[in-house]
This record gives sequence, C-alpha cells and structure tokens, in this order.
Amino acid sequence: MKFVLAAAAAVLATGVAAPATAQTFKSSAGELAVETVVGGLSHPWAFAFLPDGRLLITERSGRLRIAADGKLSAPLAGVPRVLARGQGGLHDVVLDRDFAQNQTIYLCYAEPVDGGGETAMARARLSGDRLEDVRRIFRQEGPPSGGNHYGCRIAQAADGNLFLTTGDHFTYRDEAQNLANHLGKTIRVAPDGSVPRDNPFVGRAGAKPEIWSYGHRNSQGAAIHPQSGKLWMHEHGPRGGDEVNIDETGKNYGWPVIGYGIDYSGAKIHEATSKPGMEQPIKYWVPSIAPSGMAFYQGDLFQNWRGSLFVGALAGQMLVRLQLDGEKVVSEERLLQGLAERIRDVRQGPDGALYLATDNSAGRILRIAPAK
Ligand SMILES: [Ca+2]
Repeated sequence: MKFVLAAAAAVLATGVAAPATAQTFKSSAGELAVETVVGGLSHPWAFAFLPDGRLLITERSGRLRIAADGKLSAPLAGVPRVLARGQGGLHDVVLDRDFAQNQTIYLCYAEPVDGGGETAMARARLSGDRLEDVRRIFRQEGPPSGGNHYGCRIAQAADGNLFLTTGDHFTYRDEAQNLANHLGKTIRVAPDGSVPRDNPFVGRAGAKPEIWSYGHRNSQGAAIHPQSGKLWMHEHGPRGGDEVNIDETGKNYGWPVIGYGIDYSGAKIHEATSKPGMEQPIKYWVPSIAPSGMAFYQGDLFQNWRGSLFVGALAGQMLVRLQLDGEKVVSEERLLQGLAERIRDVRQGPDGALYLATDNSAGRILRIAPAK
C-alpha cells in the first residue's frame, strides 16, 4: 500500500502519466515515448509554457485554463467572448517576449459580430486566476465567417511586433486577393495594436495598412525562424495543396489564383500552379494533411532534430518533421502514425521535449521524449 501511494505521489509531482501508460513509436531519433501531461480538455487549440513550467491552454469553446502537476484549473475569468461555432472559438495563446516582466499574453479568437465571426486578437495581463487589462488590439474587417477558416495563429517577432494569420472564411476565397479587407492575409501590428510605419501597404489608397502579406487560404501555423528571424507559416489547401511558406512583406502567396489542390467537389480552382508576381511554397502536400501548429526545434533532447520544423496534422493524424537546409525542405519524416490523434498544436517545452495538443472532445497535452 505504501508503495502504491508513493507511486501515485510521484505521478502527481511530475504531472505525467505513469510510464506503464506511455506509448512508444519508432523514429529516426530512436524510440519515442509519448506520455499524457494532462487530459480532460475539450478541443484544446493552443498552449504556452509559463516561466514556472505551468501550461496555459486554450479550449475552442472559449475556456483558458492552467495545467499544473497534471491538474487543470477552473477557466480563467476575463477571457473575451468568442463565437464557438464550427471551426471558430478561442484559438491561439502566446506569451509576450517580456512576459516575466509584464505578464502580458495575446489571444486570438473568433469574435461574434452581426452575421457571424471575425478573427480578433486581444492582449491581457495574467494575474493569478484571471485576466486583467484585457484589450482587443485587432479585429478583422471584411465579410464575416459562418464558422470556417479563421486562421488565428500569432507569432511575435524579435522587435515585438505581432504577426497574425487570418483565413478566407471559406465562402470568400477571392477576397484573399483583395487588399481592401483582412480576409486571407497575414497581419502585422504592434503590441498596442498600432500599425508599424514600415508595413508594406501603409499609405496605399484602398489597402488595409495592417496587411503584411496576402493570397492565403487558412493558416493555422506560424513561427519565427530562430536564426533568420523570418516569419514561416503553413496553410491549409483545399483537396490537396497544403503549403509551407516563408511569409515576407508585401508578397502575394497566390490563393485562389494558383495552387496545387482542387475543390472538395473535384472542381478546378486554380488557373495554374504558378504565375509571375505570386510566391511559390517551399513545401506542399498532395493529398492534404491538414496542418495545424508549428515549431522550430532547438532543444537538446533530440540532437539530430535540431533545426527541424515540426508540423501537426489534423486529418493526417501525425506529427511531421521537416528537415531543413537553410530555406529548403530536404526531407519529411512522418511521426506518431498509429497514435490515431488529430494534432492541433506543437511546441517545444523548456525541458527540450516536444509537446502536442490533440484535437477532440477528450483532448490531451502529450509529451514526446526519447524512450529510456
Ligand atoms: Ca500559395
């Protein structure tokens, strides 16, 4: 009995499941052990590590919770109201680069408006079990979404400016080429929501000054490259044509004019796969994997994987590792096939392990480390 209690206490202290419950998977870095850090989540969408090791986790329904030692807190007060419908709800959460000093976080979510939802971003100060000083710093303008294609990943650059991905709302794909609204764009704003003066369309008549790049379909992955400082992102294609792009100022990424997929009906969408003045992805998938979440790995636990880009897959139900040579993808490794989980988010933990969020009504945060 004493032994059983001690074992249970050890599990609680580390916050991970007992080793007996860990699943193992083969990989190019040896055998991987997959353990549950915390369960009982409803469609977790994103998570962030607080400096003390606790996890801040969003659930699509609109809850923001903290996990510590394998236990979930009650939902934090002060989260903006979200439109939890279809794909929409509470999405990304990111800590400010100076979080240790200012306790500031950023949230992306579907904000309810007349006729549907718009992608919005708020900043707030995390104070115990609540958010204080909550302020919306961006809201998309353009025809609202009925529930699909909100984008909603945030990445903060070294200069503090925030990148935010949006979607084309599924029914308005041509708007991704229209600079007069925020559909199908990457947005760049300062942490107070103001427009940086060097944004590419500042001063152009009829163009939204918050736009950084355009011609995107629906991006649920974004990260700053640790060496170059450039924004990398991926986006969902239709039937085929998911892409990884290096997302640069003022550029047109082609949707829906060019691409590598077809419509769900089988109908043709694109004029061609390339066109002058439109960027090519550095990687695309046919058939689609439905990418969500993105992280560059820089840890010590997987020495061979340093510099790799990790991408979660929803429909693909796996974790994808892209080996890079500079700005080229040289190989793809498909991991955790057989786990049979939709992967919504992937991050590197402070311990050098990889962490995933699984997207379902019994969602979990998983820790991936070398098997002992
Ligand atoms: Ca494209």
